[in-house]
Amino acid sequence: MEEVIEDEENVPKKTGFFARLKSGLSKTRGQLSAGIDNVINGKAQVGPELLEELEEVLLTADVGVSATMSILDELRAEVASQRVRTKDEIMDRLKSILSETLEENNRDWVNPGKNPLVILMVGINGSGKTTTIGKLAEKWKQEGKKVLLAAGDTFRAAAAEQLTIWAERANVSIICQKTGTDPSAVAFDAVKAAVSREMDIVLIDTAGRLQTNHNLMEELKKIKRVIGKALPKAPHETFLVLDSGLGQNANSQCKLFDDALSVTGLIMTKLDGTGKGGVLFNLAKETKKPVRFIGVGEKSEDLQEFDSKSFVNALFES
Ligand SMILES: Nc1nc2c(ncn2[C@@H]2O[C@H](COP(=O)(O)OP(=O)(O)OP(=O)(O)O)[C@@H](O)[C@H]2O)c(=O)[nH]1
Ligand SMILES: [Mg+2]
Repeated sequence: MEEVIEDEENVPKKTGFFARLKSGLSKTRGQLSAGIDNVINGKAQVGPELLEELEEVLLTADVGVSATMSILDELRAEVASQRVRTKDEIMDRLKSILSETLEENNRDWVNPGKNPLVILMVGINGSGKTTTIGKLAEKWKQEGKKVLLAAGDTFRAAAAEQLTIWAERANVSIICQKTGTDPSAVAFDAVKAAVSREMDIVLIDTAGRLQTNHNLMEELKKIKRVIGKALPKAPHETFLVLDSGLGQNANSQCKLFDDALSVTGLIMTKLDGTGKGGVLFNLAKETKKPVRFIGVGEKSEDLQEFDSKSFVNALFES
């Protein structure tokens, strides 16, 4: 089947959630779903050869070794027991296994009670932390929430400026301090301010850093500890923002950020720019973390709350 790669420019501004998702996933659809379609529509009949071809497609589409093995084990067992007999049935079963792989990590959001929900954003340089905070601020403000941003990237002046532009655009408050200020102090002040101003949500930006940089990871641990001093049990969520285009490297990033900070959820950005969206299945299996949001474009409406069924449907619907 020919894959139509939709052009982001051609998507009308007001297209619905699902159309945006489909458009944003077009590259991954070309990589993963088109590969699966080729196998299903190819010569091999239901049996070991077809399953091997599927295995190869999943591996080349960044689904990763452990997720691929577990998906294939399940399919092989169903073929062996003849619960799955036709190619259509294989396709249906594959889609539901993929969807279940993502659903396994579904978790409710923490309820902070009368306190603001405090979210700490971490990740490597350029993964999309600041942009994602801006998009979330717009989204939650539009939903009527009182949102406060904390410019915790005090490393570069441009970082606070970038976040201030987002705060102005979303019409939400922001706590900024001089470049070079201890980021823990910014986070502390922001959380204290949010409590006294009865905010609903605080989003704390941090400077990008490599997960292997010991000192910078220690700095993040300190930010997290200090937030807990401003408000016990905060931060309620520590989100690791991952550039989907980095594929398998996401696992090692997640492992080290998690060891340092106990990451509570993932945000996968730039899915629109990569064919490596299969990495979400790999991450689901390896990290057991819920994906909370996905970025399928640069506009604020392109940040979507993650829904595993819609994700799999958008990947496979032609
Ligand atoms: N196409 C696309 N671009 C994105 C998405 N999310 C972020 N970006 C772009 O990625 C670039 C980096 O985003 P930032 O938000 O500045 O990244 P950051 O993690 O804050 O970077 P540092 O502060 O340097 O660590 C920007 O050009 C964003 O517009 C997305 O979902 N899709
Ligand atoms: Mg930033």
